[in-house]
Amino acid sequence: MDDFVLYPVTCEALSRGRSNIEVLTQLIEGGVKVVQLREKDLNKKEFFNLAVRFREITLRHGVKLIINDHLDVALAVKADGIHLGQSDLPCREARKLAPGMIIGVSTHNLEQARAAEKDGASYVNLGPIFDTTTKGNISKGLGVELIKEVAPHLKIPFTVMGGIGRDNIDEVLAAGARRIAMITALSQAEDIKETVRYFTKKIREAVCDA
Ligand code: TZP
Ligand code: MG
Repeated sequence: MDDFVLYPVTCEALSRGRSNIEVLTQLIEGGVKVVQLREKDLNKKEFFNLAVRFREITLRHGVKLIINDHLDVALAVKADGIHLGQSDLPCREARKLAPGMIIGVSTHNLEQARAAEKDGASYVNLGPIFDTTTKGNISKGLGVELIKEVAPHLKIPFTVMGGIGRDNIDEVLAAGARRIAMITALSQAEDIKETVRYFTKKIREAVCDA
C-alpha cells in the first residue's frame, strides 16, 4: 500500500475540460503510483472501454489501477483493485469473486471501517473529512477527529478523502493520515504534475517526521 500515499480519483466533469486520459497522463508524469477510475455518468460499455485504456496506460508505466463500483469491469480489464461504497456489492462477496484483488471500501464511521476489515477489505477510505461538493450535493465533512478515532482500531491501511487540498492537508497529516485520496485538488489543478509533486512531497515528509 506504499503506492497509495497520494491516491488520485478521476472525475472528467471536474477536470477543466481535460479528458480523463489527459489527466491520467499528467498524473503519471507527476509521479503517482496508483489511480482510481471513478466515473458515475458513463454506461457500462463506455466505462469498460475507458477502463481498457486506463489499464493499457497504467500497465505501461507500472501504475496500479483501481476501479470504482464495477467489479465485473475490474475483473475484465485485470485491474489491481476495486473500490466499493456502502451501497455497492458487499465486500465479503467481492472478496469471494476476487480473492487476490486489492479491495477498498468507503466508510464513514468506526463501525463501517471495522466491518469492512472483517469482510476482507485491503484498505478502507474514511471520509468525507471536510465539506465537499464533488459528489453533487454538499457532503458534510466528518472532521479530522474521525481519523484519530478510527485509526487505532484498524489493522489494515486507511486512506482519507473529502475536501482535502493545499489549505488543509496539514490538518489531516497531523491527525495521522498517511494516504490521501483526492479528486478536485488534482483534477482542477492548473498544473497537475506540479500539484502531484507538491502533495507527494508533503505526505512523504510527514511520514519521515513521524
Ligand atoms: N468519497 C468521500 S468524499 C468524496 C468521495 C468520492 C469526494 C472527494 O472529492 P474531493 O474533490 O477530493 O473533495
Ligand atoms: Mg460506489
